[in-house]
Amino acid sequence: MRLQLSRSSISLFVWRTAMQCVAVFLTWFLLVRDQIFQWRLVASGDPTDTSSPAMVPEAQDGEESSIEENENDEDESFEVWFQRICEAVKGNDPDIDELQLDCKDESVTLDESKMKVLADAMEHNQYVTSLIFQNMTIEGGAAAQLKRLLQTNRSVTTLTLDEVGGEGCMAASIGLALHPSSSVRILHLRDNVIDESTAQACGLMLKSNRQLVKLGFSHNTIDAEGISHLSLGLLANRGLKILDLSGNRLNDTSISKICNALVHNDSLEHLSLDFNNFGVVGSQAISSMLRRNRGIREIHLFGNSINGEGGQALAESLRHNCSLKTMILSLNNIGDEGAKAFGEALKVNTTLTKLWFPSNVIGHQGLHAFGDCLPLMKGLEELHVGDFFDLAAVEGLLKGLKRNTRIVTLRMQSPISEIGGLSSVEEEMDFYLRLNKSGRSILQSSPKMSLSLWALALEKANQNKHHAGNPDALYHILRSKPDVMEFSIRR
Ligand SMILES: *[C@@H]1O[C@H](CO)[C@@H](O)[C@H](O)[C@H]1NC(C)=O
Ligand SMILES: *[C@@H]1O[C@H](CO)[C@@H](O)[C@H](O)[C@H]1NC(C)=O
Ligand SMILES: *[C@@H]1O[C@H](CO)[C@@H](O)[C@H](O)[C@H]1NC(C)=O
Ligand SMILES: *[C@@H]1O[C@H](CO)[C@@H](O)[C@H](O)[C@H]1NC(C)=O
Ligand SMILES: *[C@@H]1O[C@H](CO)[C@@H](O)[C@H](O)[C@H]1NC(C)=O
Ligand SMILES: *[C@@H]1O[C@H](CO)[C@@H](O)[C@H](O)[C@H]1NC(C)=O
Ligand SMILES: CC(=O)N[C@H]1CO[C@H](CO)[C@@H](O)[C@@H]1O
Repeated sequence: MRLQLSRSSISLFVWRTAMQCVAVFLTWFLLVRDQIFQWRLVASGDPTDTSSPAMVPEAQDGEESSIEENENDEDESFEVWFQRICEAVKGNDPDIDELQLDCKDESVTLDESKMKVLADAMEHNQYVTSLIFQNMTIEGGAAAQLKRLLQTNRSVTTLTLDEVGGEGCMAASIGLALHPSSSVRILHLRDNVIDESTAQACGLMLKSNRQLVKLGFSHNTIDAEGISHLSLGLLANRGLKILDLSGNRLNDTSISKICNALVHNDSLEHLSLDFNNFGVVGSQAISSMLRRNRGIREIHLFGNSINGEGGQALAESLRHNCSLKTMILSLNNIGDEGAKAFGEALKVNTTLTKLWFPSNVIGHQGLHAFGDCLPLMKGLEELHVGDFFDLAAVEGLLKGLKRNTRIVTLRMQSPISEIGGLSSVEEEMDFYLRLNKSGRSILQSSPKMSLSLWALALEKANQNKHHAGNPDALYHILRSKPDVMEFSIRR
């Protein structure tokens, strides 16, 4: 008879090990969740879920209603539909607070005459707070009308220009630059080609407009000159709290320019640099900016090329005075070195409460090093480590968690499907937890403890048996303080 180890049995073994470590963790979690530690496991079954968390929830004031009735009216041309929309706007209907002009499937050009009709209609409206132009071309002439629209006092607080080309963006920027007391607080410019003159207009707007609270500037094409104009604007800006620069292919040079501009500005609170293209130099620039900046509370660096050295630089910024509370580092490459550096930095820094580093090529060494620092971390409340299938890594983290008193949320991505048997790690933890529940601390107290307290402790130790019925906690307490028995008997 031949004994053959096939590929499938090997992978089955790996799978089982993975399942067991997940099961250990889960069982342990169920055991302790309501007891000594206050932490919560958020295990997601979908390891491909690598999305960046929303930076800040969009301000929602109650119900929304919008005009989006073009979709099914096959017969109606854009012209007719647009006319109808403008009539409704002119009618000042209080139920319409959002106007969305999304030309999904046709390449529509909004020319001067159309934009004029809309701008005139808006003169009579006081209820539309959000104006959205998507996927169309805004011509030069129309841009002038858009500028006019923005320069009149009105209720529009959110302006969105996605995929509209440069002219529209320039018009919006100039409009907001020339009318600094405009009602617009949130500006989204996404998926546009920002040439030098448009970037210059954006910079001018950032410089002179103090009402703008959020600038969403993602997925644009912008060159080095444009970055310089934007940076100059940011340098002089006052008031912007949220800046989203994700997906702009910003490299080390561009990131450094932007960070230099942000060093002294204390109003900015949220910065997103997700999905750009910077590495060590960019990370160092961010680190040096964070060290000196006093306002930024949340930074997103999802999906860049931050390696161990970059991770160390970022961790180093936490050792200094820094206002940062949240750092999202998912989908980079900080590795074991980076994880260790963050662990060490968080032993001294207490301001950072949320750290995410899933998908960063961190092995069990890195997680162990991080785990070793956990008992001394006094600030971190939420940790996202991502996938792991390595029992040694789990043990490292668990060991640290055993003496950490702060973490309330631990996020992992693991395929969870069954609960396996207990491991020795889990058995050991279970034992210490039952001992603690039985008042293990009195073992260290003076021998002159009141008899009623001992009686209570012994009773609890007897109740907190091993699940197999073995009174191991009671046994441990009696063995540690044999004189308790004598003392009780003598009385
Ligand atoms: C914009 O319109 C073009 C066609 O004009 C289309 O291919 C593209 O998918 C649209 N984009 C969005 C986001 O709807
Ligand atoms: C229009 O804006 C000016 C400042 O630009 C302001 O003084 C005035 O009160 C505003 N009027 C209305 C009706 O909002
Ligand atoms: C960085 O990006 C800018 C703007 O796209 C570009 O001009 C510059 O050549 C890039 N630098 C490097 C080193 O790739
Ligand atoms: C931003 O930086 C400029 C130049 O250093 C400075 O004058 C301005 O006061 C800063 N703004 C804020 C809000 O700190
Ligand atoms: C840290 O902040 C405090 C108070 O804001 C300040 O006095 C101190 O100089 C800062 N230290 C450093 C190294 O920046
Ligand atoms: C158990 O209690 C002791 C003190 O009695 C404490 O030092 C230890 O951290 C506790 N263990 C756990 C897992 O909470
Ligand atoms: C807020 C906070 O805890 N900041 C600390 C970060 O780390 C440095 C270096 O040890 C401390 O000096 C700060 O107090």
